[in-house]
Amino acid sequence: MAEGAVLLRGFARSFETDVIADIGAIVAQAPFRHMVTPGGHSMSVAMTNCGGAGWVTDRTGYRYDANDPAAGKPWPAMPASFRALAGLAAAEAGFADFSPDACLINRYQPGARMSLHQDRDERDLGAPIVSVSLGLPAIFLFGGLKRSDKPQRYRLEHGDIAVWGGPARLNFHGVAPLADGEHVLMGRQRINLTFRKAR
Ligand code: MD6
Ligand code: FE
Repeated sequence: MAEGAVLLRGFARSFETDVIADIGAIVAQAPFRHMVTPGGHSMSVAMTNCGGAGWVTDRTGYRYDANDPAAGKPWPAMPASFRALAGLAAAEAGFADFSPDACLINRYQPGARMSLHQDRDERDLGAPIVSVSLGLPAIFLFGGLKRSDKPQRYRLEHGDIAVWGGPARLNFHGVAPLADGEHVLMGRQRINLTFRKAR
């Protein structure tokens, strides 16, 4: 997609059985919820997390938190299938020894979207981000280092993984409103896993 940003088509397909089962177990412990932005808007994407640090937003701002604020206890542990997949994808994209401590799980139902943003809440911007798409296809908007840079559009399908870091680590990006449909394994939704080294 750009220097430092690689799209690995279908890379997660061979992991899908374990990964989908593990998502179910995480969501049973830490259900999807619509978080509120500092500006007071409820996000159309529903979120949960696993791993030692979970990304959260509320009226006070964005942060990583070891605890699920809704439950007052730690986020579920990161499953072995997630760690293996993220590490292999990062290595394939040229980032060796990626060991994420955070996995944000995003659920898009038809109409849900994510506006252009930068991922800049992580302490270590030297580590890449590994982003796994499951379920319904989505149009991923990938811009430049300035919000005003016109984004390119990529259709991300079930099993595709985007890895980015290095010179692309702070590029603006977002997701266009999800079109309705039915996916054979995932039903009427798109799930995105984003792995990061947060701390
Ligand atoms: C999504 N992804 O694909 C939202 N961020 O649902 C992201 O915000 C994202 O895919 C950083 C790197 C890769 C991503
Ligand atoms: Fe992002």
